[in-house]
Order: sequence, then structure tokens, then C-alpha cells
Amino acid sequence: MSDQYTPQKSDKFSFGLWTVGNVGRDPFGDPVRPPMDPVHAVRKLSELGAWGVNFHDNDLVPFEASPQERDRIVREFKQALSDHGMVVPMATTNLFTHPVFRDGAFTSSDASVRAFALQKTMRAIDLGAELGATTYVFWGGREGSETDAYRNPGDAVKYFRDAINFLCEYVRSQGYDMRFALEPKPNEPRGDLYLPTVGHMLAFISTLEHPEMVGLNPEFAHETMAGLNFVHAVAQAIEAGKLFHIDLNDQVMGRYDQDFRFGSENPKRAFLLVRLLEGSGYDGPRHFDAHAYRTEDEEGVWAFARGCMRTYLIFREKARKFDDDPEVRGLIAELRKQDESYSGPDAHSGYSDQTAGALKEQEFDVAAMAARGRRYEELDQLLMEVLLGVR
Ligand code: GLT
Ligand code: MN
Ligand code: MN
Repeated sequence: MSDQYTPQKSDKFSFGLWTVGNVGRDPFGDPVRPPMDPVHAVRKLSELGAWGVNFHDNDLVPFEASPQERDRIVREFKQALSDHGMVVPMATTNLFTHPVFRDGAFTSSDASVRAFALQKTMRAIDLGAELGATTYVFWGGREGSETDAYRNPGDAVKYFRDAINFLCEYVRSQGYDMRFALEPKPNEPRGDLYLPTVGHMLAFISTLEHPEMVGLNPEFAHETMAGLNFVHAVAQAIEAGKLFHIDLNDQVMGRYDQDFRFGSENPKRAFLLVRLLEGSGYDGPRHFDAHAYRTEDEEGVWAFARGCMRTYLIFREKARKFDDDPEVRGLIAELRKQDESYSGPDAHSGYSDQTAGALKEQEFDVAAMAARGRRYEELDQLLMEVLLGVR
């Protein structure tokens, strides 16, 4: 069945090989699904209407593969991409599965591990560039600690900065058309991860040698795990010109990293996120970093992938509906009229001694200002009614 919620390539939906290929292993249980051939994943995703596919180096090329094996795998994958009209918008490095990264990669206390992590990343950047990726994600899954008895967390940040500065120069020296997107997460798999939220990452980026090359890959689940409002995090990243990529999924606050199907737990926040993204001019991938429930077989995986995209498109349509609703528009217009009726001195026009002096003398009817209700109850109820399908 094809309808207005059927994804098109122009919607720019992407999935990681690790998402639809997730085998359902968890700390208490073995895999429930067999590994998925990347070529099969490309074909199925394309059939469902996805546009892009992303990978970690080792999602595609096993850690132990010989150079000949690597070349064969890459050749077959490229063929599949071209056969099915799929692109690779983003690539990344697995710096968390192998035991060598038990105490981190770029932030490991062991200098040889830090150097090995850089080597592995340069090779993976080459692989990403070869397949056309223009965004390179850094999710520091092992960049953290369980105890701070040995490493000073400040030193870890310095190590991380050295690595990102080094890799920016590498990309420049190779002439790759590639930007970096840093992905924060508060914890898991380490007890605590360094640079745990979008805010921490934004501050860190401003300390880099090439801050213009580096932005954010915020994830819905990760900010939610930290108890934060993902819509606010994304809005701040957009405002800073730093939304380079986005990981869409869902999550219940205070739980393990669930990576649920987009919109499945917090539909209202997901709706507001889609409304924000669609109104922002963000032109990048809508990437789903999520996986099917462990209860599912392969059919369930495709139902999951279809569901992520379909829900996004439903929210996109609902956002338009909300913004075009006459009652909503009327209410917003009334609020705006009153909000913008002040014409005295303020911060927006910039500082001058004259403005400051005038503002110090300005008379305000504070009692009237304080008494004014905001009518957000009405507006939010209209939002809920659009969302619940009765408007
Ligand atoms: C892993 C993690 C994700 C990251 C992926 C990229 S790997 O699935 O949970 O949040 O985005 O490294
Ligand atoms: Mn996650
Ligand atoms: Mn992610």
C-alpha cells in the first residue's frame, strides 16, 4: 500500500547497517536474529523508500579482514548502492566493541591505544570517503570511566581534543569533502561518558583548531536518558549552526539506552522535534539510530524501519496541520500582537549609553504585566487535539 506517508528518496531517510542489522544481543541474552548481509540491507531499505545507509567500519569490513577481503566487500557494497540508488551520507568508526578499547579509545590512558584508535579512524575515514560520506560521526562509546581514581577527566578532554584536531588536519590534507559530527551520550556502556550532552559538546567544539569543521550529531535517546529536553538541545544546535546530523529514535527517561522506533514512546516531543526540524531549513539526513524490539524476527525489523519513516511523515503532516489551523493561527496572532506591542528601549536593538539610560528611566506597568495569562493551556490543547487526530 502506498499513500502520503510512503517515504520518498527526497525525504532523506537513512539507517545505519547496525540498526536494521541489530541481532538483538543484550547484557542478559544472546542474539535472536542472524547477522544481516549489508547488501541485503541496502536492497530492503531502498525498497522501503529510504535514501541513505550509514556504517561503522566494522559493520561493513570485519575487524580481522585482509586487504583483499576489504576490497571485495567494498566492491560488492558499491555495486549494491548503485543497483538500488542508495547513498552513504555518513560513516563512523567502531571504537567500542574490541577489548583493546576497554578503557576508551581517544581518551584511553594508554598512549598506544590512543594512537591505535587514530590509525583505525584514519582508515575508516578513507573508507567513508571512498563511499561518498560527507559527514563523519564520533560517538565515544568507551570514552568515559567507572572510577576517576586514576585518570583526571580534564586530561581525557585534552586527549579527545588532540584526536579531533589531528583528524581535522587529516581530512584537510586528503582534500576530503567531510565534516565531523560529535554525538554526546551521558552514560552506557561506561558508568559515565565524557562530554555527556549537546551543551558540553558545543562548548568543546569552540576550543578546537577548526571549529567550523565540527558540529553535532544529537540523539533523541541520549539527551532523554540525561533527563533533558531533546527539542531544546536540537534548537540550540541549530541556532549555533551546528546541527550537522541527527539520530532519531525514542527512549523512556531513566532507563537503559533503548533505541526504540521513532515516536513510539514520546509522540508529543517527537512531533515538536519534527516541526522544529522541518521549519528550520535543516537539509541533512533524517537518520534513524534505533532497532527493532528483541522480540522480533526479520519481518519485525522491516516493520520497525517502515514505522520510523511513516511516523516521521505523519508528524510532518500534523505539524503543517497545526500551523495552518485557523484557531491556532488566530490565537498565536493575538499573543504576538500583545507580545510585540512594547516599543520602548530594549536589548534587541543593541547597546548604547543612550538606550541604557532610557531603559533605566522607562516606566513599566508591572502589575498589568504580571497579571497577564499566556493562554498556553488553550494552545497546547489544540496541539494535543491535532496530534490525537480529532482536528
Ligand atoms: C551505537 C550507539 C549509537 C551511535 C552509533 C554510531 S553506534 O549504536 O548506540 O548511538 O550513534 O557510533
Ligand atoms: Mn542510542
Ligand atoms: Mn546514535
